[in-house]
Amino acid sequence: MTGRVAPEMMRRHLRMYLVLGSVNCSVEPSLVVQEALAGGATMVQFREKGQGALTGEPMIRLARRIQEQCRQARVPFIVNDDVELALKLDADGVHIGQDDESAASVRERIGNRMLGVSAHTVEEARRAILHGADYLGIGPIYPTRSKDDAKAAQGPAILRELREAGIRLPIVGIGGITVDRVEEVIGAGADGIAVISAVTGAASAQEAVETFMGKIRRGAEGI
Ligand code: TZP
Ligand code: MG
Repeated sequence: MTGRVAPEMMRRHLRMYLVLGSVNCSVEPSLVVQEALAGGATMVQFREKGQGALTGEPMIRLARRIQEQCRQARVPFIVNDDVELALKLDADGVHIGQDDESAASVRERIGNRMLGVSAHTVEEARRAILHGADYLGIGPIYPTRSKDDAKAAQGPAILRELREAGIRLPIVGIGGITVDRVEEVIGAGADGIAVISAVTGAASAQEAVETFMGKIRRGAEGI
């Protein structure tokens, strides 16, 4: 990639953003990734976190496997939190939260790779933008069981508030998003949805993603 990702491209990558680690999967995570990519997932975040998460070589092996699947599907591969790992693997980007290293310092380290920052308020969003974020992750929108230290759910209203405050950066909503909630999330101002359990916990990850994609396309076309 030459230069920073264009906002229009970023918006497309954010449409159906699968976030996962081994802890979220009851089968081999790369099987879930394979199905999700076949279903049309537009970006994947490797988030190896929580009780029982892999570390060291097994973690790196899994990351590499998922990265290779993303490469073949021509879908960006993003690493959660771990800037070292992202650089070592030459990932397409990094996603960080408010408790991680500052966005400005991560931006310096990762050059033009994509940078996603989680934000919960207009102020956090503005700071992330100043510090070089390419997109904002906003949530939890709805209650979630997939993040131990999740803040209270804010509802889709937070998305509207950010847009009304003049925030134009690409936004992905996250937290408790199911197929039935897509319309509400996109309608409130998100460019896409990021999900863990609605895909990793589905009987068929491929069908789950296909159903999400159908809703998202209709939402993006304003139907
Ligand atoms: N950040 C905010 S909520 C969340 C993260 C990583 C978890 C989302 O998982 P789920 O299963 O889609 O609610
Ligand atoms: Mg983090």
